[in-house]
Amino acid sequence: MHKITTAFVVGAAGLSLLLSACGGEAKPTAAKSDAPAGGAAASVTTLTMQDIKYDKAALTGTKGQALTINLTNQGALEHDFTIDKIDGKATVDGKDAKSATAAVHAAVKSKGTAKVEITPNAAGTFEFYCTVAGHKEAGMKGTLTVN
Ligand SMILES: [Cu+2]
Repeated sequence: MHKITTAFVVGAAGLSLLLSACGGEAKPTAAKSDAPAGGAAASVTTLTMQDIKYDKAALTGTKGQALTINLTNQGALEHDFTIDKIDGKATVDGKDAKSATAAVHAAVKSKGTAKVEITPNAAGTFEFYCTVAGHKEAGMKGTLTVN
């Protein structure tokens, strides 16, 4: 009799722990770099596109090092990742990333993905944004900082 009561209490405590763990994960996370601490190798990060924003406002790269940005579009609309001017090598899914007006342009359909790789030649800050009408104005933009 006593043993059954104890098992019930432990079970209830375990359940509440599970619930609080889920609640914690649902909280929005602050924008931060995914770059490994002290890592000298090429860095890889993710950027998620939503209607109508990116999940991060800041990305960080290093001069002369390849930065891979794995884009995922979770939105219902098409979005893109565009940098007007950046000196260096850039590809989207392995192809030249240049468009007629931008140094880097990666359009991603709803529920699609794209892999952007940028190797900047110089340090600086570069704005990235979505060129779809109204999206940048709505806040779909951020800053790539190259150190
Ligand atoms: Cu957009």
